[in-house]
Formats: sequence, C-alpha cells, structure tokens
Amino acid sequence: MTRVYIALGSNLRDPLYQCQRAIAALAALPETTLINTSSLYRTPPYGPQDQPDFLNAVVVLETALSPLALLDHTQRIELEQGRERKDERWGPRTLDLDLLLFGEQFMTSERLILPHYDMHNRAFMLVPLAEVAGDLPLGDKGSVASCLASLDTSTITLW
Ligand code: 5RW
Ligand code: CA
Ligand code: CA
Repeated sequence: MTRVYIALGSNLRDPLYQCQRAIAALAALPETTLINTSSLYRTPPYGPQDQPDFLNAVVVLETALSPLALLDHTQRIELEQGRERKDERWGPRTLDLDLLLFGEQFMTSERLILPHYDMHNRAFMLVPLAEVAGDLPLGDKGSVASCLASLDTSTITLW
C-alpha cells in the first residue's frame, strides 16, 4: 500500500457539495482506504482572477492501485462531477483532483508528473497539505513547511 496525497479544488456549482461528493468517491475506490482529509479552505483564484474563490483541500489515501490506475479514477470522478472538456486551462471548474505525491515515487510521463511539478509554489495546495502531512520532505524543494514559509498565506481562510 502506498500513501497518496491528492489536492482537491472546486469553484463552480456548490463547491462544498462537489468536495464532499469527491471525497466519498475517493473513499469508495477499489484497493484504497481514506486515511485523512484536511480542513476545507477558501482561497482566491491564482491565474485568471475573474472567477469565484476556490474551495481547496487535501485528501490522504492508502492505495494498492498504480499511479496511472489512480489517475484514471480521479479523471473519471472529475467527469462524473461535470468537468467539461471546454473548461479553459486555468478557468473555473466543478472539480479538479491533482495527484501531489504518490509515496516516494517520481514519474514523468505525458499524463502524469510526480511529485506535482508546481505544488511548492501554490499556497492553496501547501496549506491543506501541511495540515495532514506535517513537515513532509518535497525532494529538492525542502519541506512543506519551509516552502510555505516563503509563500503568502494571508488570503487563505477556512471555508
Ligand atoms: C494557474 C495555479 C496559475 C497556479 C493555476 C497558478 C486553482 C487556482 C487554478 C485552485 C486556487 C491553475 N487552480 N486557484 N487556480 N485554487 N485558489 O485550485 F499560478 S488554475
Ligand atoms: Ca489543478
Ligand atoms: Ca488538474
């Protein structure tokens, strides 16, 4: 079993509902146990600002699935919750599930980069991650806590 950290984001169609439904869907995956869920945070949009605030959280799983099998499931859950192909790259979405860390695994493929390539720059990922992962190392980026120390977290509040 491998410990996996998944970032969850939503800023359309009742983010709290989308988040609760996504957590239930992740908990129901085969060969997978839900270990923990962070608090739910309200975060201002990065990228295009003319969209609603996001709900962001991190979910911790233990799974016997492979990284790509888990990715298949998270992409299916996004689609089941109304994620649309036309969604602009950094625009609003009903549900975004991003694999942050998959055990100690490193991977660079067309579909998946592990660890997540930019989480060390994203307070909306690191604030909930710090809550459930403590001072986890992020390879050559330092620890979650040290990355967070150089980011602005002042606009992040509880949902
Ligand atoms: C674009 C992330 C530029 C960081 C993106 C950037 C978000 C979000 C996106 C999310 C918040 C990707 N996803 N903003 N912006 N939460 N708060 O989940 F610098 S789009
Ligand atoms: Ca994302
Ligand atoms: Ca994504």
